[in-house]
Amino acid sequence: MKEIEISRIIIEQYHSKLLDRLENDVVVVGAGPAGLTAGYYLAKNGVKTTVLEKRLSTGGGIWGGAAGFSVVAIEDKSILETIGVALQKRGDLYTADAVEFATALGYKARKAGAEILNLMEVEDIVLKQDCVMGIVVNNTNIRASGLLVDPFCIAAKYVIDATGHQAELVNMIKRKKPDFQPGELREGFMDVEKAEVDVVEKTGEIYPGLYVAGMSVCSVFGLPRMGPIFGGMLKSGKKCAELIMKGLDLQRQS
Ligand code: 48F
Repeated sequence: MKEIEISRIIIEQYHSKLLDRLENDVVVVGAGPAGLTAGYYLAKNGVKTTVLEKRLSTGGGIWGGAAGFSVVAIEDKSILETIGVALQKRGDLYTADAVEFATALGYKARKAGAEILNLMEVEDIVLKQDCVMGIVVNNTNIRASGLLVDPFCIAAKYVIDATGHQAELVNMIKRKKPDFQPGELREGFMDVEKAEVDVVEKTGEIYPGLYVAGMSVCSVFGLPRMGPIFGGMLKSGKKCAELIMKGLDLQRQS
């Protein structure tokens, strides 16, 4: 029966993909601009990378531009040029169509070799010997329903918290380890110039095995927010990938 053949190939293919991704070099949590950029650069450089996204679609906050006006601004065009997004020069800035940007970034990360698992919500961290070793995942719909259904786990040498304003993974550690600094997680008042520089500067490892990229960085370090300008997000994702690749090289040498 054709219907069963279709079901069989989908179930087989998805589960073989999932089995292959139980162990990873890097798991990126959150497929917004920072997470997808990290995923793109890691995968492009041969790093086994899985991106987990709780929503149906990738792109995070890119889609809505400002207040739903689907245009975004950017100061440095290099990363968007690399992924082939059309840009318009507007004074000191460039603009891009938010829908083109969101779709192109997801496509490029996927084509570079990142596995992207959507509808997967990370609900906890695997933390052993004081090091983050993986994440605890459940289906988004199960989480939303409030049903008590146990999750499954995925291992990674490095995990990136690219969950945006909520810095969800950092918060997970804080809830169970109240002594863990930083203090309260919240971003500061809007200040584009400062935020765009500081978010890249502060991107890095926040706990052994756990990196922060994008707006998570602002929440963790109390940096200003920056609204619909995206250069800092992309550069933060790229920097995070570069730092992790150095870490992986060191692991291979030792
Ligand atoms: O929010 P999001 O776009 O974060 P980002 O990459 O970029 C921030 C900008 O979009 C914008 C801004 C910058 O100018 O202020 O807000 O730092 O993407 C975060 C993604 O993570 C997903 C969420 O659905 C979104 O797509 N996410 C959040 N929590 C989880 C998650 C979770 N627990 N498990 C899986 N995905």
